[in-house]
Amino acid sequence: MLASLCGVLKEAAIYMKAKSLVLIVLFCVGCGSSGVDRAEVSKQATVDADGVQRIDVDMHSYYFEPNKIIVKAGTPVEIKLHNCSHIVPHNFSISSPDINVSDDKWGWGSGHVRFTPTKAGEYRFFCHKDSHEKKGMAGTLIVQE
Ligand SMILES: [Cu+2]
Repeated sequence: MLASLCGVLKEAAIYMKAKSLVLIVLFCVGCGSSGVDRAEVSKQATVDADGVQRIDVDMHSYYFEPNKIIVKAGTPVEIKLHNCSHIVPHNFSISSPDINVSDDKWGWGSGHVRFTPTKAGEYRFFCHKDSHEKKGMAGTLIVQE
């Protein structure tokens, strides 16, 4: 009797583990969507009373929204970063001689990058985590005169 009860409990434990594993796999498969060929979402930063131009950027798996940011040269920029993924760490980087910033954001909450663009032009921004950039997690910063 006791032996069969243990057997039933073991089977139940195995069943629960398998069910949990299936749920975890389904969750992870469902949480990422490619940013490759994603439609352009353009947004212009607004200049606040303190003279800083600010813009909110959401970080998803695996894309930024907006993926096109427009700012003015010669005015400080603050990009507020919101990680919209529960479990996936993301990053925002611009790596050029004129603008060089990087910020990691793990989990919920906000981070930011600050810089003052001096030259008009187009700058690529991207997430440097794992292969996120290849999955489409990138965008363009347009600096206007
Ligand atoms: Cu990322």
